[in-house]
Amino acid sequence: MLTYYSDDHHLHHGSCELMNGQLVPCFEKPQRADHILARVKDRQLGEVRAPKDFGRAPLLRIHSAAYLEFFEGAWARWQEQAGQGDLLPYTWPARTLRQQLPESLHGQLGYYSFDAGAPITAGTWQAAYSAAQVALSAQAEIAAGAHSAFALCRPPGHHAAADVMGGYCYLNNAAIAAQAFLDQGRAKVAILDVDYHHGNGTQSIFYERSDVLFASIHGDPVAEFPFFLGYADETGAGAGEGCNHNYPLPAGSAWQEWGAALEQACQRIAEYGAEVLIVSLGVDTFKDDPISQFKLDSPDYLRMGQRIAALGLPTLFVMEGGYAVEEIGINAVNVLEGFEAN
Ligand code: Q9C
Ligand code: ZN
Repeated sequence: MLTYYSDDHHLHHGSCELMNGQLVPCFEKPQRADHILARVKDRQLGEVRAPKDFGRAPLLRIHSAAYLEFFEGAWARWQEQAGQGDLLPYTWPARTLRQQLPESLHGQLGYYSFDAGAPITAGTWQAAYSAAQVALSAQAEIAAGAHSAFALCRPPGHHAAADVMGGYCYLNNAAIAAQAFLDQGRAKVAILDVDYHHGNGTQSIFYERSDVLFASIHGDPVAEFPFFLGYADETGAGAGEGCNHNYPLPAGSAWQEWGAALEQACQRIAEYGAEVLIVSLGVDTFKDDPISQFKLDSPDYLRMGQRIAALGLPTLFVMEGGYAVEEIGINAVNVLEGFEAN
């Protein structure tokens, strides 16, 4: 399996995030992608290639022009104010407040985000832009006939919506790739999100559409980030009714429960008649993940890959979360090796 990867991810390195009332070092750090790349090479998964540049047009199919302009220009505006440290939002247009774009940098930052988990550093735009190009390059490989490809994206993307960043995500790499398939003539794309957290951004982007089926297995939002989306009764709306499937699971879930949910999600994908599959590949379901509550073990990721392969679909793997840095490479590449072994 070919891997696409860009060193530009090193340009993004947030300092701190809020956890339980404390500022702690960001869990989403450059070593994550470095470890995955090292494992891809160790296991000789296949060639590793740098992405091509497909420009801004495919990003604009998912994200608003105003959002992209804000994101690209935010760091320069912060520097003009002689800002110190990362750019982090602290006020959001929640209930009781007006949903309107203010003029100031921090007002706009709150408008275009849903949490304080997506710090903007000097190179964040470039890293996120290159991650989207990594996803598009791997997508092009499958469009050209490959049965599978791995987009080693960092930063991740599945929490990012059309004009909202958050949860370590800025540009929705999987959604951008899905739209590229559709724009190139495919009629039905399925996205299977196996990250520990609900892919709220991806769900919201495609919620009223029937050309993308979204299925997500994740920590129950009654108790887990992102809290405000990801419930089982969210089944799609309008033309998209029936094209959204959430499988929230309780803390402590291990392969027995998780694998049963995967079975259901795979059956939905098969019934839908998807021509191509995109896997939002988070491995924060691992038992030792520092911010998550599932109990998958490393061999379970081989099983995951095998079951996904049994769908028989051309499959694009797009890297999302996973914060147990020492094991992240083993777990992510196990999914890919399980897929290839099937
Ligand atoms: N500060 C992804 O896995 N914060 N995002 C958790 C700890 C948000 C996870 C609380 C977690 C976001 C791509
Ligand atoms: Zn996650």
